[in-house]
Amino acid sequence: SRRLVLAAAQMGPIQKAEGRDVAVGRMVRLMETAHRRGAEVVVFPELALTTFFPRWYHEDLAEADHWYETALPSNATAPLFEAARKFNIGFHLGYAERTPDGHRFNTAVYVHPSGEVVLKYRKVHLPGHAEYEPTRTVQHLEKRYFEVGNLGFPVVRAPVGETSVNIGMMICNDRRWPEAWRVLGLQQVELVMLGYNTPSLNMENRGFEAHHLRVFHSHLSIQAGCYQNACFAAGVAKAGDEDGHELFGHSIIVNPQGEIMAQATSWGDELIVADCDLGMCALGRSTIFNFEKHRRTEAYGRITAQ
Ligand code: CDT
Repeated sequence: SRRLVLAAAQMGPIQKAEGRDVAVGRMVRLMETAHRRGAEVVVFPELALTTFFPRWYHEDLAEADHWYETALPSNATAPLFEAARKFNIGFHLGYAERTPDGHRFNTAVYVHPSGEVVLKYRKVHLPGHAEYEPTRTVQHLEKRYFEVGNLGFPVVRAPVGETSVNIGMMICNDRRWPEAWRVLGLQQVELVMLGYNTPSLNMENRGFEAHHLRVFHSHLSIQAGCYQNACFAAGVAKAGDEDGHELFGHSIIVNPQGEIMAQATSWGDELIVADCDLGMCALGRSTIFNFEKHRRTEAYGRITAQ
């Protein structure tokens, strides 16, 4: 059978004043732990190299340039690539990307142990707002700092560990959209790598989203996505208190039955590992979610209508 030892590397908070070197040092230690625990791939969170900077307003976008990567690897990120080679472990990294022609994206890549970038994804569902909102106690400026991703939801069959796996990606808010899961599912995705930074406090809850439902909604979305598309997912958080703003953690690894195989229990750097039998993806795919047999696309027109 095709098996994969999958690690999700939750990261504790990164403060605004902390440099890339602090985060990268912690990530290398997590990769070493992953290696010791037999993992073949390690998944890091969204925007893993810095604090969740979209909470900080810069009037002039150029003032925000220091939050972005312009090359991968760079001097700052080279230790991740070295660790991948040394420990023979692939890794998924979320980071802010600024392209040579000045476009800004919330991006994730999967890097093979050799250092080759095998898959790149740019976040499609950008939550929040583009302008400073004085009534908010904390800003969520993803629509200011990023353009909508222009790569779609690609899936590639890539060497991961001892086997080849159909891998796809989502970033944070994407996980709440069944359309995103289905587009990956239609490409026979077997493993979804998904990083997130989710505040414990929903500024817009209007009294209806009780505090304890925040994690529930995150898990509900990932578990349903895996079940309905017969795939595994690593949902990996940044957690804890970043400059007084709490991110809720609760990273999970989920199987195609929608079950949580492993869950982080701290709000710090924490590695969770699961031994995934990729053969499990075949059940849903060949029975209840055999898309070719049972989907009724003639009834779904509204999904893609503008
Ligand atoms: N990073 C990210 O996408 N976070 C969102 C919170 C949005 S609140 C404006 C999420 O869906 O988890």
